[in-house]
Amino acid sequence: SYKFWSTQPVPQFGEEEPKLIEEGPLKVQKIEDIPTEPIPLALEPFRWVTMDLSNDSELEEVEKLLYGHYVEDDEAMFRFKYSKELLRWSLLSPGWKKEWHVGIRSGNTLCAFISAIPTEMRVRDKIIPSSEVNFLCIHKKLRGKRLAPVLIKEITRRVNLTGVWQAIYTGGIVLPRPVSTCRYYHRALNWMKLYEVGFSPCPPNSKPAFQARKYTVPDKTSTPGLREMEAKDLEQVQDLLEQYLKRFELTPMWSREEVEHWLLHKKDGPGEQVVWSYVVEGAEGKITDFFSFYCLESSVIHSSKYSSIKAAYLFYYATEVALSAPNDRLALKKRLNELMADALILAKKHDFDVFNALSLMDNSLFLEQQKFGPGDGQLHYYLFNYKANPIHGGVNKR
Ligand code: YNC
Ligand code: MG
Repeated sequence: SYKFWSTQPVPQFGEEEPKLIEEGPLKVQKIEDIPTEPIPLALEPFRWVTMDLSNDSELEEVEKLLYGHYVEDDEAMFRFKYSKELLRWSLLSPGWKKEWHVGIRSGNTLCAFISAIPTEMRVRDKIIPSSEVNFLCIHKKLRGKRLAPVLIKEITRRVNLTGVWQAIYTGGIVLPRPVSTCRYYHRALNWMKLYEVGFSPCPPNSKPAFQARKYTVPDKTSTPGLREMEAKDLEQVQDLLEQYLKRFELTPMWSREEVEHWLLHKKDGPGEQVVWSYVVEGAEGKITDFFSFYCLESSVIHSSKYSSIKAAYLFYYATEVALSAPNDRLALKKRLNELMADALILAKKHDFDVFNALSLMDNSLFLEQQKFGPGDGQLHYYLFNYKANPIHGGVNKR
């Protein structure tokens, strides 16, 4: 029944392998065989455009399209609200290509968008030059016209023209065929506001005041040596993260520039802060731990009191404990709980309403103790043109 997806180089439902399979591409092509002309846009009066997101007014057009038409929850109460700064961070990452920021215009109006950024991913022991596809969005008035497959084919063509044949992407909907599935967990920081906007229900045997108290966090962090990450920490953070991520099956492989881009907040940069990263500095300046989170607001679609929720999304983290005592789960659990308790305090201090995390990496070791609750959203992870055995816990997304 997947009219489009059944034609694509992705594993199909019903083809589940009984045993472990040899991992690798599903379809091998040559750049010479990739069309140099855009996929025909049969729909009048629409035309392809390449968006220049280093140009503020074009970035603003994407912001506006997503503001009105991007991902909502099932009940249409909230919609992701990507700020210009967040889009700049997400889409102008090291190696970004203008051609991979694709729009469809009608007259001067941007009515659809899809993007990719280059990234190296590791699937178990194989390192694959690939692309991360995100921000697929079609104006609400143009839904159901089979425009999404056209956008997907066009971004595929543009990525393929650079000799990249694999992609990673995530979505809330089920498509052929997830390689991993995660759940969102939420930890209230401003419970009363979350309650008032309809995000957090009050359990039947509880009272709002009790709930608000339950989610109160201390004023001060407690981990000795914890401080904001600085440029001088880049090398140590990169090493620590690289070692830590070896324990997982699907991870990005970040260059120094990428570590800097994704983790380091530039104090003199333009616009609002997007990413917050903290390190623990131990004896002799050694970085023993770090964690990070980024800011993604959601519009509250119907509320007179609040127009948006400010959410912190847990991003990458690492701790030396996992490396020095790889089999000591209790030590790891203890350390992660210390770090995440402080992450919540810092997020609260920066005025976040909620702290979100996915069921991936080592998150199961602290979600319950730190009072996260499961959300109703699932996040499915997909690999394009890559056959892989099921993966436990995907990579972080933005
Ligand atoms: C989706 N999210 O199944 P079948 S996530 C992929 N990802 O095809 P139409 C999707 N495919 O089932 P509409 C999809 N949603 O017939 C739908 N589809 O095979 C498939 N929402 O097309 C769907 N953003 O144009 C069906 O659908 C076909 O008008 C139907 O548009 C869909 O960014 C959409 O949730 C999602 O803006 C654009 O509903 C629209 O409904 C919308 O008739 C709100 O399309 C925003 C939203 C999605 C966020 C994301 C990741 C996208 C990944 C795309 C796949 C990339 C593959 C790799 C390419 C590079 C390869 C290399 C190398
Ligand atoms: Mg459509």
